[in-house]
Amino acid sequence: MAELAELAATAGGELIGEGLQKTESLNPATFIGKGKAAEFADFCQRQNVDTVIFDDDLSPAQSRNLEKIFNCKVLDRTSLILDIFAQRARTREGKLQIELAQLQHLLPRLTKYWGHLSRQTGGIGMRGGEGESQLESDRRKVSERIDKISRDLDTVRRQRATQRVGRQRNNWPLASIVGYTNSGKSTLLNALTGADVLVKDILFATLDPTTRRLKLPTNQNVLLTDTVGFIRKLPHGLVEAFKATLEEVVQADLLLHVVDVSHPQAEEQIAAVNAVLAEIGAGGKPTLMVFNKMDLPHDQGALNRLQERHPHAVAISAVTGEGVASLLAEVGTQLRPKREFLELRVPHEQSAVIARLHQVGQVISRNYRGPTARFKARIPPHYHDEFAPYIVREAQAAS
Ligand SMILES: Nc1nc2c(ncn2[C@@H]2O[C@H](COP(=O)(O)OP(=O)(O)OP(=O)(O)O)[C@@H](O)[C@H]2O)c(=O)[nH]1
Ligand SMILES: [Mg+2]
Repeated sequence: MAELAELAATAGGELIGEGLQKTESLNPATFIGKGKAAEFADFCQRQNVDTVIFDDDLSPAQSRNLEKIFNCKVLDRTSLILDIFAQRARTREGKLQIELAQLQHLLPRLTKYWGHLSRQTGGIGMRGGEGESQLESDRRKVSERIDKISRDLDTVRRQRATQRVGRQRNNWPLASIVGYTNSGKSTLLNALTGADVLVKDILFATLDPTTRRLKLPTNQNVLLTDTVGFIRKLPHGLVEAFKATLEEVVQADLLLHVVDVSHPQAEEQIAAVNAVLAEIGAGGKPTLMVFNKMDLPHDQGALNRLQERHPHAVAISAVTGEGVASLLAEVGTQLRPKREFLELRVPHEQSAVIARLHQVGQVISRNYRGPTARFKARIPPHYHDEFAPYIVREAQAAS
């Protein structure tokens, strides 16, 4: 509930009150029980509340029914997070991704309260993009808008893929900073590379990925990417929408998983991050745990437990610089097994294998003529087994 309050404040809301219900079974029509709903409705009436936010996701019917009972706008966790993302998006791709996710999530939930409130007060849940006016018009227009966004996104993503190929010509290994929102990922990128990414004590300060070159003390070059933070119950639609942005994470040779050890729920946050990583297909990647904010007061017992569970973790403070030298040394060690340079032949009908190769590897050349498709690609060694049946030649490791 504390996190939900923080999310609401980040979205510009003011917390008036909160309530809980313990229940054996959810009410399919109203999510919470009828009696509890009436009790909350009474509170809302007296306190002049204009928005009620649930920490769980509501079905479209549930939010409509609850709006009738409360006589005000009802949001669920997903709509709230989408709203924050809509405020934060800076790049064209980020904005389009959010608008698409919002249209898809909010469309079946729209009621008079939304239209009314968003026009009058620009309330939470309906900001950003042309979606706001479009959403109020008919469904046909909305689905046209969805089509258009999807096409625009395609174009933007093709451009980004081209930029990525340009970067990869260097053949530098890729490391990606991941972690719960507000754990200090951007602070770490700035500290390591002199980048100038916005750092703020709010949730989801960063949405769009930033990549910088990191030169290790061994002179080895690494491309380091900072990207959007994760959160528990990250809306599935949002994960879908951000898959392209998160390709940097999927392609990385190494993940730096940043944990805020001063947070009382650090362990749960690690689990939430791992769940999202699995969802985007980056589970099981070589991962270096980075215990951050060591300069802040923390529960020593909890930290000991974390260290037992993650014995190779590096403890640092991205702000004071404590532990950063050990972190760089560890990154160097972990990236030593470099990408293998392989020649592969894949039957044309194995399109999933071909797609996967482009996803996890750096494809240097491709030739689709002839009985099998042929590729030269650099692949992180941990994918070797997956592509073993198609490898025709192993060249020496790239540097
Ligand atoms: N005391 C202390 N504060 C830190 C440390 N690292 C980050 N912070 C603070 O934590 C807050 C969040 O830092 P960010 O770098 O923006 O965190 P992030 O993980 O990029 O967050 P999002 O982009 O919102 O997901 C800021 O107020 C930072 O100054 C640290 O090692 N020690
Ligand atoms: Mg950030």
